[in-house]
Formats: sequence, C-alpha cells, structure tokens
Amino acid sequence: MLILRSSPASPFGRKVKIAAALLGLSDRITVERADTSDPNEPLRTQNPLGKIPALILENGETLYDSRVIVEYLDALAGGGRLIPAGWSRFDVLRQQALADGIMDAAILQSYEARWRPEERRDQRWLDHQQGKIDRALAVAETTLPAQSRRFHVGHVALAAALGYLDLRFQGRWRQAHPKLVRWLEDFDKRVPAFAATRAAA
Ligand SMILES: N[C@@H](CCC(=O)N[C@@H](CS)C(=O)NCC(=O)O)C(=O)O
Repeated sequence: MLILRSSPASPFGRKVKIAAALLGLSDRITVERADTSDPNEPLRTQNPLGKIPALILENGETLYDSRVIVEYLDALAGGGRLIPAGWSRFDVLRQQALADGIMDAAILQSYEARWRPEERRDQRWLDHQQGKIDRALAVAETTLPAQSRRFHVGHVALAAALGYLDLRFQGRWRQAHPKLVRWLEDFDKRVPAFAATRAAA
C-alpha cells in the first residue's frame, strides 16, 4: 500500500487524490493525515521541507512534491495518461505550473492570516500575491475551452486551485471568471473525485 501524507484542506493533496482517482489508483493509496505545524510530525523526516503532500512508497522511500507524486502515479498507471509525452507535455506542465502558482499564492495569503498577528499582517504582500492569482486566473479564463475533451494534470491542478479559492476566499474569483465557473462545473460533473475530496469549510 502507498501512504499519502496530506490533510483534507490541502489543495496540493487534493490534486494528488484526484489524479490517483482518474488513474484508477485510489484503492492502492491510504491517506494519513499530517499536521504541518506540529514540530513532532514524522512528516518532517519523511519530507525535510515539512510540506504535504508526501507519498511513502512500498520500499519506504518518500516522494514529494505533488508534481513528482503525480508523475510517479502516472507512470504506475502505464504512463502518458495525465502527463502526455511529446511536445504537448510542455503545454500541460505549464498549465500545471500556472495552477500550482495560484495555490502557492493563495496559501501564502492564508498563512499570513494564520501565522501572523493582525497588527503584523502586510497588505502590500497580500496584494502582491493577489496580483499573481488575478493574472493567472485571467490567462486561464481566456485560454481554457468551456469543456476539456480529456483531463490532464493541468486541469486537475486548476480544479484543485479553484476549489481552494472557494474554500478559503468565499469563491470571490467566480464573479469575474464566468468561463472558468462553467469549466469547473463540467469538471465537477465528470470527475466524481472532485466532490469526494471537497473539504468542509
Ligand atoms: N510545491 C509543493 C507545495 C506544497 C505545499 O505548499 N503544501 C502546503 C499545504 S497545501 C504545506 O505543506 N504547507 C506547510 C508549510 O509550508 O510548512 C507541492 O506541489 O506539493
């Protein structure tokens, strides 16, 4: 059995869980909750960066981060399923990088509130992160078709990113991005793992 160290609200963990489901690998993975703020968490030995997701393999080795884990799962499922070979690979990986970047920026915004007392929060820093999110969403809004024919890792990462914006930022992104809203509705309908991995607010 593979062990996935993650937490229900982690968007990167959700990306891995959805990818595993699309690859038909969910029942080979046990999810073990990790608390990234606990200094005694074994996660800090499993992944020195102390970040989730981390995947413990059957030989005891650990893989991180989510990009490496999805690549591993894709190979385990035969390869070329969520990450194509050939030139389209780079476009797909760029789409993943864009969505991962939305998650990184949104997580930094959440951590500003979680880790800093109110009087030390830095609005300029929050706005800097928001700029990344806004520009990345604008690119996704203009480049994504209303429906994707076959889902790849870029789509999975985008769904996880939008899901995290819904969870932590009251879905404010929805107002200015009608195409992305429709795209996510279609993803939700066609990928049951999206609803199955939604964290409670
Ligand atoms: N690039 C990493 C990002 C992972 C990440 O930022 N994980 C967050 C939770 S979703 C985390 O573990 N944060 C704890 C910390 O930074 O200490 C990936 O793709 O897995």
